[in-house]
Amino acid sequence: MTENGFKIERITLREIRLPLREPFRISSGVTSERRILLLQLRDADGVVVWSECVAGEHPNYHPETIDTAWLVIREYIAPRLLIAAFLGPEAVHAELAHDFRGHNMAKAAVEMGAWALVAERRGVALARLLGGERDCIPVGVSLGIQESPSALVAKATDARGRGYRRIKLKIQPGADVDYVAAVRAALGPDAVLTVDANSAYTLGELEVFQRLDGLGLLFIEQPLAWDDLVRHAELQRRMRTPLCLDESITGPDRVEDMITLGSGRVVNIKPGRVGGFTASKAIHDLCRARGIPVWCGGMLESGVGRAYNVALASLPNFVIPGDVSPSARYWARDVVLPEWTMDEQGMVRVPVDRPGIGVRPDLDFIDAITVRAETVGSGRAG
Ligand code: OSB
Ligand code: MG
Repeated sequence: MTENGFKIERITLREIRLPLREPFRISSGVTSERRILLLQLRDADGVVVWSECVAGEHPNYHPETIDTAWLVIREYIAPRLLIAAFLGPEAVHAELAHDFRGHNMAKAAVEMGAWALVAERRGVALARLLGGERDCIPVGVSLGIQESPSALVAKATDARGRGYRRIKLKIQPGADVDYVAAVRAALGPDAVLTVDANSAYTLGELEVFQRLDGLGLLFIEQPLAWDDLVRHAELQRRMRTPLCLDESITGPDRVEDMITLGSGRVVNIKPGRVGGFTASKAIHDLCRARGIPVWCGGMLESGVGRAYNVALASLPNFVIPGDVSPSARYWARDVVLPEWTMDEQGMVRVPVDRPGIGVRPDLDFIDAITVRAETVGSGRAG
């Protein structure tokens, strides 16, 4: 292959099962065990990289699921990529953008893998290839909905003790103001707190938001419908606390809409949700130019997906701590070596001194928890 170009020769899809240490409840559902789609991309020179598709088991957060992503990668993405050589990962993004709507999480898994492939080929850290400048990134934790305010206070107190720099509380109708007020009272006025409703409310519940508005939150994440911008603008006009959009931001155009309409003042970037790193960088740059802070969201990724989030969060406008908790928060054993760790100051180190994603997949463990695998393109599986 040429110095700069690359050709993806085969894509291997694998489903692994990874039980969470404890169930994670959001307003639209609970996850106890993750079904995770891992990809291996192999180029014509034999370079292999791993990536992760963040689609969940059910379409309760986003329309895609692990099963739709598997189908879409095999039937629509692989055939476009396996026949062509690409000059860079942006060209992969362009190839997956034209005449091919939606399926951002399926596209992102492959496009982000292409970024790692180029980083690996050049012998540079993925974070540096992306333009990341930081060597460590601040970490926040996302706490699932608990049985009672006191159970949530216990979790939040533990999280603060571990050094997390921002604590996000999942909320839903019936588990909102009292829960958040209890945590605020226990942790004091200086604790950096946010809430995330995952679209559980409507404008008819304005009173809840008026009460949350007095609790000193850094922002309120995605209170209204997953595809809404207009009603979020109406709600933002009635509140002092900034709104942060997650589900509603599916690409750079939606950020422009958000700014134009006034639907929010903070953006959660999950590279899977926006179709990969090319789009994530575009959103990052647009927000930076417009004075909008961004932060990196999480999707309960394994250590493979986490590597990509850590690399992305090293870009300069990721000024709010990201949902990039260490491996041990999620898993008894992660699928990468070394596992991701966080120091007492709530920082995760970006592996800038290692090429590519900076962690090694634990092949024996991954094999042991693989429930299905399929290879598209030339060569054998694996
Ligand atoms: O809204 O950020 C969300 C997990 C699944 C679906 C949606 C969300 C989340 C999280 C997880 O908050 C955060 C993490 O990975 O630590
Ligand atoms: Mg969210």
